[in-house]
Amino acid sequence: MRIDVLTLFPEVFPGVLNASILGRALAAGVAQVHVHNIRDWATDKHAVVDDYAYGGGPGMVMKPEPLAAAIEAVRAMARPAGRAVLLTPQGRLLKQAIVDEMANEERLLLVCGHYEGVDERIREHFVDDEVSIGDYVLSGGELPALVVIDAVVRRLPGALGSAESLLEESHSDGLLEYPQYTRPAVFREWAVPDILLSGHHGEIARWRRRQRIIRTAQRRPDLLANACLTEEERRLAEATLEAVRRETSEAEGPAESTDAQADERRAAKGTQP
Ligand code: 9D3
Repeated sequence: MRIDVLTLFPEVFPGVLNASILGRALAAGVAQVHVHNIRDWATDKHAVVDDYAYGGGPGMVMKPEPLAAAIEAVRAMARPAGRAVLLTPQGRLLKQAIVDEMANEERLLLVCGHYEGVDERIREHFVDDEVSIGDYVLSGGELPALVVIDAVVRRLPGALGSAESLLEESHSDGLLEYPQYTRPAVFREWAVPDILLSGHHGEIARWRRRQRIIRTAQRRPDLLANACLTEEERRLAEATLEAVRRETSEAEGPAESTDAQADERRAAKGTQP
């Protein structure tokens, strides 16, 4: 797969692209990533890429001409032209299903917005898709583009070692991970659960599975709707949800407690509101 990135800050990319699993996959030729500076397509003497917003208001808007020229030039560098994806807070919320969709493309063109955003005509006429990585404010689309690249490349054949691939497969069932421990068996008086030292592989597997279900019910109950569970596991999930509900109402009492206190209790329990 060939991935092109259009950005005003190309210097952001090499560190992340060359590190860890992503670095190894790219070095192995699993995908090619080309990062381009949008400013290279500015035509005036000072290479201006932004301007004031029509209608007024704070912040600058990315000018359409350099972006359009950059998108057309980069698309023409290889075939097929591929999908142009704009990273923007107004895009579709990134999910594994969108990542998997992108991983099936032969090419991807990631366009990073910066400043207050890009001229609307770029969205309308040069972009096929718009993606956000979550509801928090970042300074631009560069980190989101790196998130997309990392998530997409690890889905490509050959990106993961065989052990990593197996692990990935066994955990693609919509549940959170089980708790992990390594040596020492006792760290500052905190012991690893006995079961993990028992050598009973069947019991360990059952314990881990239960932990995953309990944790998912406690922290991400929204994931349970699409999780692959047996009838017995479903009952464990329901019982955990009920226990969380009981604890919460018990601690909150009748209208006494503040939101801050509720937040504190949830943080202590490792659950999300
Ligand atoms: C007036 C409000 N603006 C700034 C507070 C809106 C705004 C414009 C540009 C907010 C963020 C940005 C830059 N962010 C991105 O380009 C971006 C982004 C993000 O901020 N969060 C999550 N995903 C993404 S994808 C691109």
